[in-house]
Amino acid sequence: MIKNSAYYIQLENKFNAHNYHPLPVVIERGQGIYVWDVEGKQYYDCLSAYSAVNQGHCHPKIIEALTEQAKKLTLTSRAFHNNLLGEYAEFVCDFFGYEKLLPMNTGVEGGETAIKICRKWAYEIKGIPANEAKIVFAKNNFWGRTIAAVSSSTDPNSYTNFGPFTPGFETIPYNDLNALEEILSKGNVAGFMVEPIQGEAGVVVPDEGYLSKAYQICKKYNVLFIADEVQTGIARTGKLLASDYENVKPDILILGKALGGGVFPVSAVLTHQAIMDVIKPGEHGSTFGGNPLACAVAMAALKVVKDENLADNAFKMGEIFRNRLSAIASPLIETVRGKGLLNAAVIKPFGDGKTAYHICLELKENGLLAKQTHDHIIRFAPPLVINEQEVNKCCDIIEQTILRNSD
Ligand code: IF1
Repeated sequence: MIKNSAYYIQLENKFNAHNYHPLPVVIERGQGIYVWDVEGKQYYDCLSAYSAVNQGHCHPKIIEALTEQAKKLTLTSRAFHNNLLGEYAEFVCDFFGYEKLLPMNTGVEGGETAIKICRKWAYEIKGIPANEAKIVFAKNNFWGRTIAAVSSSTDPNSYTNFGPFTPGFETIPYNDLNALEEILSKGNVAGFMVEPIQGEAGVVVPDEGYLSKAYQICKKYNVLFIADEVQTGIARTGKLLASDYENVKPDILILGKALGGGVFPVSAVLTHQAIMDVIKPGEHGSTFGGNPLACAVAMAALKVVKDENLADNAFKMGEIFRNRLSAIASPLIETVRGKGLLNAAVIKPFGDGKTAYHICLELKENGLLAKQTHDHIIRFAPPLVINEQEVNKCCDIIEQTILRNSD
């Protein structure tokens, strides 16, 4: 039996749920911005596991933290204290400027936790009548796959046949301050949960000032501003948080993905003491939330972000990237948008039924891995450790591939 890519793909198809349609590539090894398939072919990783591998694949300092802690203690549950959770919570609170942290694992658990804290705050502090609290989301949001997450979704692919849905969720157009003002003025709103840049929607960047004005409108109606920075956080957009571009300090901040350095699921909800204290012992938690292994990995992951100035690098490399892509002389590219190293190219519909997926297939053949979101948008999000020479190499591949498909 030759264990080549075809072998692994058929095995996966045979025993694994078909809940994804991956590119036909089987990755075996990763280091920095590169991954290698089972045939030994090298690729530039321009997805970073949807921004979970910001520090680069298998960063030595993160792997060292993982392996050293794994030899000592991996999990205690919160039934007992462990010697890392306190230091971790202090470290992360200082890193982002908050008073309190609630540790979870996946990004969607972070979202669920933020909503539970927000609702409880609404009943016990704001005084909204029991079970009347509303949470407002932006249309085309994406914050995960749980029933609550898909209950706020406006994408039929996310919610169809998963009902009945969580009540109390409202959606308004993204980047629309009048819609926000209107719905908050109706009352009984506990929180507004929003991505500073909508990732899955196709790297949709709102107008300058949207976040800060949205925050002000929330303050006017005593509504909590909840920033979902699971994908935009941890230096991805060229600032530590995308909220930093407008000096917005979210009432509740949700982090995930690269908080775990791409090696371990780590998420966190950060907020002010007065808000976090609505959660009393036994009212929320998780088996792995705050485990010592996650704490060790996440502290190493954040130290890498700081020590290697990943936000500044993402800012500079992102400018080169967008300038190069915008300069590609092809009618195929409708627009290039993004911030830092969270970028996307909107591809004009082809004549012959081809979609952005076909471009991604050719990019793969040319040694670069990227994935389309929806049929016509290709997201490019390499690890933030990428250097200028490597960015230009990636752009060379993208340019050649686009031009080869431009009649
Ligand atoms: C999939 C998308 C990206 C997220 C934001 C919370 C979460 C995500 C802004 C939940 C997760 C992942 C999930 C993964 C693919 C990927 C994705 F295409 F689905 F939408 F990145 F854009 N908030 N996004 O982007 O975090 O629970 O997954 O740890 O489900 O297909 P999670």
